[in-house]
Amino acid sequence: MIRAFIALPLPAEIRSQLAVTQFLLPLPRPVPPANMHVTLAFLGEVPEAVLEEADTAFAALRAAPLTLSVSGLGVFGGEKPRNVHASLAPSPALDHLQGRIVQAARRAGIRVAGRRFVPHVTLGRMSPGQVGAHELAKAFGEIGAVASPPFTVAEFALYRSILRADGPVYDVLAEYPLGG
Ligand code: 2AM
Repeated sequence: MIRAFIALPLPAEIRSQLAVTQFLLPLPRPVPPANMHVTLAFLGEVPEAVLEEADTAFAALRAAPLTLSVSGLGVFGGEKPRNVHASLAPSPALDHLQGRIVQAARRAGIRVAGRRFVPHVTLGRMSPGQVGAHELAKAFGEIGAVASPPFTVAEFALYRSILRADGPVYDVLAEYPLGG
C-alpha cells in the first residue's frame, strides 16, 4: 500500500513568500516550505496496482497550464483551529481539473472523499485548540492582506507521503505536464 495524494507544486518564489508569512503566525507545526503544495485529491492508502492504473489515467488528462494566485489567509477547524493556510483566488480552470482528477482516481478504483474542494496551501497544522481562534484572527489582522502576483503552474504530480514522527516526508512518484 502506498499513501498517496495528487497536488500542484508551487514556484519557489511563492513558497518563499509564504515562508515569510509563516514567521508572522503562531504555528506549532509549520509546513517546511519545500513541502508546500496545493492538494487536489487525497488518495489515502492505495494498493500499488491500483495506483499504477490511476497513474495511466492521470497521464492521459489534457489541460492547459493554470494561472493562479494567493489571495488571503484562512483557518480550518473554526473555534478549534487545526490548519492555517493561504487561500488561492477562485479559478474555474483549477476546479475543473480537480474534478477530472477525482473522477480519474475513482474510475481506477480509489475511494476519494466527496469533500468540497477548497484550494489552499497549508502553512501549519496544530492540535485542535492548541492555538486560539482569537489569537489567529489577531495575527491575521496584524499581517494584513496576503496576496501573490499571478503565477503559472505547468504540471500536477502524484506524491507519496511517508508519515514520520517529525512530520510527513513527500516524494514525487510521477509528474503530469499541463499544456505540453
Ligand atoms: P491539508 O494540507 O489541508 O492538510 C497530504 O497529506 C495532503 O493531503 C495534505 O496537504 C492534506 O491537506 C491532504 N489531505 C486531505 N485529506 C487528508 C487526510 N484525510 N489525511 C491526510 N492528508 C489529507
